[in-house]
This record gives sequence, structure tokens and C-alpha cells, in this order.
Amino acid sequence: MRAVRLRAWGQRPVLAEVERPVPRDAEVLIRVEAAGLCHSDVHVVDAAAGALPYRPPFTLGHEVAGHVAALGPMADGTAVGERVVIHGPWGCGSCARCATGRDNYCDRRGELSWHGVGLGRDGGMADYVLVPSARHLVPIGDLGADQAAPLSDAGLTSYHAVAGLRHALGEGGTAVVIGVGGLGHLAVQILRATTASQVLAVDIHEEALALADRSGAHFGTLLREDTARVLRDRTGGVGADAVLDFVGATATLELAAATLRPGGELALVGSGGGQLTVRKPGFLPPGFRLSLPFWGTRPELAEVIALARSGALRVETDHSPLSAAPQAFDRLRRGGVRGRVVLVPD
Ligand code: FEH
Ligand code: ZN
Ligand code: ZN
Repeated sequence: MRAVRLRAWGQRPVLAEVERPVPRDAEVLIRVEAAGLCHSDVHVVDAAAGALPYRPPFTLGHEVAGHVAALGPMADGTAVGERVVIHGPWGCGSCARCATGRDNYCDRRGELSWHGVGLGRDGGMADYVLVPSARHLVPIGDLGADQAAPLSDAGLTSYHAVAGLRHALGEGGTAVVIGVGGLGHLAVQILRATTASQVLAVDIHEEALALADRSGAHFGTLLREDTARVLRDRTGGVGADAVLDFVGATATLELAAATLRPGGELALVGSGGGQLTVRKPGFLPPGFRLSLPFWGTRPELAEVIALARSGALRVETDHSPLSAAPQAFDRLRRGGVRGRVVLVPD
């Protein structure tokens, strides 16, 4: 079968021919129908040896949907032919967190040489992918694989970030989304579908603000010197109850802090490497709370898929054949992508 392989640190991903795996024990073999391409894939490919716990060679791809092709003799909880999406964070499988589908916060993460499918373990930028157990699978019914795949990461990460803030977002509340890309546009939709809050969007590109508008944002503005005031004015001066920063640069973190209401909450999702000084006395609003959400849980992925199947969630996708995966990496790296790249086995 074909697979996009990271052969060694510092090498470009290559499309190679590898053995199709055979499921053993509780393993499940998935015929891939779609695999999303994430900025984290670029970070993995660009990582220096030792920066990540992974041990190349392995197949990339951590946003994967398809159908069950074969079952190991101990596999349980699915059937050949079932259409599924893979819950990508794979933990140790035996701690209290993994036992409840919260592999994203596995208690033994520090001991593992992987973070999940395509992240140190063989992933789904391939014709087939092997899953250790059916517990990592969520049925998708008639949902398109090209929608389900990116929802398993971009959608799930956004959903998990919103879930951590939902208590702060009641009637008359305001949520700000900074960075309306592959994750941000889904966060706007999730906020509109699951909270009563006003949703304001900030980006540096006009076309991203157009995407925010199509996604249901009540208002969008380009990032400028006076953006904090512009946003505050939309809240009647009190400030935002929650800000989701999908960029994570110093400028966006500072904008978030300047926009938040007393008791406001900031979810830092983007890996921009920016910094924010937390000090007392200091400039952060009283009651300020910060979260650094990572990916999401298996139960939340089922909720994301249900939202999508209800029509409340739609990913803007940019399809590319699996055979052109290396070129898709280059496009993503250049910033030439709107929405989410989805690789489809051709
Ligand atoms: C995966 C592995 C490491 C860092 C970040 C990620 C995200 O793309 C998962 O959503
Ligand atoms: Zn990702
Ligand atoms: Zn665990």
C-alpha cells in the first residue's frame, strides 16, 4: 500500500510503498477514505532530532476517516464495513484518563514515544491504517469522510477549547476568536451552535474574515492597533467573557488580555510560541483564567460528529490526492491554503 512516510528527522515526507498491515489481537484495519493535513504535521516534519519523542520511520496523518476493512481476532465494538473516524490521541491505554477516552491527557504521556496516530505511530496518510483498538473509533454514519477526517482534529480541538469556556458564555456573553483558519472557522460554528454568546472574529486577512462571516460570526475585524477598543465597543464596554487564541503570538495574547472582562477566560490553542506576563499586581483583569487545551476526548469527538451530522458544523476543505501529499505540505507551509487540506487516496 502507499503511505506518506517520515523516514528520518530532517527529511521531507515521501510517498512510499509499504506492507499493508494485518490486524492482530484487538487491532482494527481501516481503509482510509480521507486524511487531513495539519500545521502540526509540518511542525513534526521540521522538528530536529530529539525535539519530539517519536522514533521515525513512521507514516504521517493524524486526522483520519474511512471504513473498517478487517478485524483482529480479539477486536470488539465495530464491524467490517462500518464507516468511522479515528480518535487520534493514543495514550497508554491503561491509566484512569485513557480508560475514559481522555487519551489527550494520558497520565503516562511522558513515558510514550508517540502522541497518537501519525504522531510517532503509523498514521492515515496512506491507503490503510492500523488502529490498536476499536475504542479509538467513532462511527460517522453517512457523514462524508472528507468532513469527518478534519473534524477529528481541527474540529475536536476547537470543540474541546469551547467546552472548557462554555460555563462563561451565557446569554449576552461575548466570545472572541482570534485566527480564523482551519480551527478558528470551526470554533465560530461551534460557538454559534452550542452557546448563546455573541461571536467576534479577528484575523489579518480579509478572506479569513469572510470565512468567519460564512461560519456565523456576528462581527469580524482585521488586527490593528485599536482592535481591543473595537472589540470592547461591541460588548458595551465591559469586555469579552472568553477569548480563543488560535494564533498564540505575543501580539494576540496581549490583545486577548486587553479585551477580556473581569473574570474573563483565555484559551490558548495556537502554537505561535508567544508570551504573556502573569503577575500580581499586573495588567491582567481580576479573575483572569487561562487554559491550554490539547486536542479533545473520545466522547467529545462523538459530539462533534453528531453536530456535523445535524448540519451545524461544516469544514471548508481543500482536497488533494494522496499522491500529491508532498506538494500539499509545501502549499500549507507557504500559507497557500484556506480551510483544511484533505488528502484523498486516488
Ligand atoms: C498533535 C501533536 C502534537 C502537537 C499538536 C498536535 C495537534 O495537531 C493535535 O490536534
Ligand atoms: Zn493536528
Ligand atoms: Zn494513559
